[in-house]
Amino acid sequence: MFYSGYVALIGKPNAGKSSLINALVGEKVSIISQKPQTTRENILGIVNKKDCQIIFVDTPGVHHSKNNLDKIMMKNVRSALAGVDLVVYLIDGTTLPDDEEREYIDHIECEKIIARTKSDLSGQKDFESNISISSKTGENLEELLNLIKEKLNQYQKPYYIFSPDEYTDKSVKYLIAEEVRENCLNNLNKEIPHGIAVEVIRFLEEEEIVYIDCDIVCEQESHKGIIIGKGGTGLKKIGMNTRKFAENLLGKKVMLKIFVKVEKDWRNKPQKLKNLGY
Ligand SMILES: Nc1nc2c(ncn2[C@@H]2O[C@H](COP(=O)(O)OP(=O)(O)OP(=O)(O)O)[C@@H](O)[C@H]2O)c(=O)[nH]1
Ligand SMILES: [Mg+2]
Repeated sequence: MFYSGYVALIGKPNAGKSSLINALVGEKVSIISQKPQTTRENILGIVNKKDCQIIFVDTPGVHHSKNNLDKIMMKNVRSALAGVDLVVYLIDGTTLPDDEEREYIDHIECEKIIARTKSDLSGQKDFESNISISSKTGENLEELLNLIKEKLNQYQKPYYIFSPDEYTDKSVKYLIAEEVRENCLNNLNKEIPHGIAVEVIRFLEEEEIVYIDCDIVCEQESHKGIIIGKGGTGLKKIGMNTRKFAENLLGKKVMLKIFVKVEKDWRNKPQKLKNLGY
């Protein structure tokens, strides 16, 4: 029997959706950080096995909108919910959902599995769920796949929606821009990373080397200095980490240049950033 279909990963910011999609796919399709609201767009991560092709949709964390970017993020969640065969709703196992979240879960109309995440951490709370998993240790991930398969369409022969060698719908350019953003999230404090967008403005692939130029877009002149860091150390670190990631992804030497520019209030006019896809 062959199982295939679309599965959305839904949950509050920081629940562990992106960590799970990466662990299941075995590749880094989505960036991760300790800061909430890391994921902004729906990202497909495709699990290809002998007996299944499961297309997971990573989504932004469900939260109240404060600006137009938030509204777009929540629209992305709704569109994921509308177009999948199954929802895996994730709850951080060290927390308990409040009434609002319980109501949200109840109102998800399609078939769903409730999974508690981060089972490797102490202080697990008691809440009715179908499974408890850890993306960090891999605990119960195979079991989760089995639960999912039970609820997907079954075919007598392999039924591929994507080519079986594909693992995401996102371009290399997108993955590299996101890697820059992940580095910003991990290296910068407080509100600055939430006001950052990254655009790849040049991508020139030659036989032995790839030239990539990126813009980090921030909201204020004062943020620009903080991102660049003393003597450029901040930017250097972001650049080094991203270059390594890109070289690994492309299998070639990468020449990466990163610029920082200010676009005031871009979160209320995200359509102005043409290379983002928002
Ligand atoms: N210990 C432990 N930490 C985890 C696990 N899964 C995720 N985390 C951590 O939880 C934090 C949030 O993880 P993400 O995967 O970015 O969460 P998310 O649900 O995608 O968050 P948003 O994109 O903001 O909605 C990160 O610091 C992860 O390292 C896990 O299984 N165990
Ligand atoms: Mg995420």
